[in-house]
Amino acid sequence: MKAALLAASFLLLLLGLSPAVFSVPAGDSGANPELLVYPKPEQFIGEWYDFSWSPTGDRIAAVANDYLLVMNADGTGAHALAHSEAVTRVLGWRSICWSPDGSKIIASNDYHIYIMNADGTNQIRIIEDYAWNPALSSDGTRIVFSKDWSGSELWIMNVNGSDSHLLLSSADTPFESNTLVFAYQAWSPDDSKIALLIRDWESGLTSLWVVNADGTNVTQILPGWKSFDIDSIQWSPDGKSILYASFAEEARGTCVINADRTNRTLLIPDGSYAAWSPDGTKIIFYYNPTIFLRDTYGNPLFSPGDYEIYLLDLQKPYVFPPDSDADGLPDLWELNHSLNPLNATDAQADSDNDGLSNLEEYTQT
Ligand SMILES: [Ca+2]
Ligand SMILES: [Ca+2]
Ligand SMILES: [Ca+2]
Repeated sequence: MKAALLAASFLLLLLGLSPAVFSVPAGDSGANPELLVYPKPEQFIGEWYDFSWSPTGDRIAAVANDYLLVMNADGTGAHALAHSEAVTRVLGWRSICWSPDGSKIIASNDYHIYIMNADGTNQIRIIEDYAWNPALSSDGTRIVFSKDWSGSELWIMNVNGSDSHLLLSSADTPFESNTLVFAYQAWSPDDSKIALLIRDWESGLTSLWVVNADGTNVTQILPGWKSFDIDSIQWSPDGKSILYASFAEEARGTCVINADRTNRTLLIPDGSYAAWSPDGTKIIFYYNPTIFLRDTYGNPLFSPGDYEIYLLDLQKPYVFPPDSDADGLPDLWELNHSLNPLNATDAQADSDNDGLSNLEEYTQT
């Protein structure tokens, strides 16, 4: 591809045009990670979270602001399937699951669980009245979900509506508490286990647990951290580890931990919500490099438009902070200085005519 770019630049020179107008398209610079959605469609500028990659690998679902959206896996074609009127983001669109064949999406909104076609048509409430945070088993047959207005119960049912029953309650051993919330669930790829994110609204701590799919053998994986300091858990396609967004000050970014509790790793510094590709080789993530504040409920406060969606290829070397056009200027620095994070030629330009190139300005500050 580099040869093609050089040839194109040479052609531009022959034509008497400056090669500086030549923009490097996303995906061709060799940078890793790389901006996936840029610029973001106007409707979705703001906060993105809760990514979910379709099992067929070709599409990604996400929540952006109040929208449930789907886009192609190359970042193109983002379009809204549904809007939420819920008062807080925790009660808005959340916990997006795909059917194994990629034809249906299940997600919760405003205390109801919906199923819809993957194009957004035919939206049906399948579980009503204080049901949220669904997780669909990998074989597509069972749903676990939080129940009760506070989420103090974990229920399971067949997708056809049969055999709905309580799996765990906050009063059960080892919790023995009436202040716990089942805040997020994720099935292991072989459907033998369920990872649980549990919040204690009295102590303000969030912890990660794993339980057998029959409700036995409840095991703590991560200790309690401050409320909302971890979110959006997902099992790796190989079943070995669990991905989560960490907002904790000591390890802020997208993290993984082995399901046997070993090897907790900050995989993506300043990453947050993320999802594995079905083959486990890539991760889409939301990059959030600023130190953020919290609202009165402990939710992170984001300022719209500052953060971007990236793709990380786990099979290639990667560096942070992201520099998508590999011109030596990190993407965020370029965005903050009105440069183009997908055009490598601006590093040598002197935008403010002070005799220093943009790259010199970056390296000297
Ligand atoms: Ca750059
Ligand atoms: Ca650039
Ligand atoms: Ca300059």
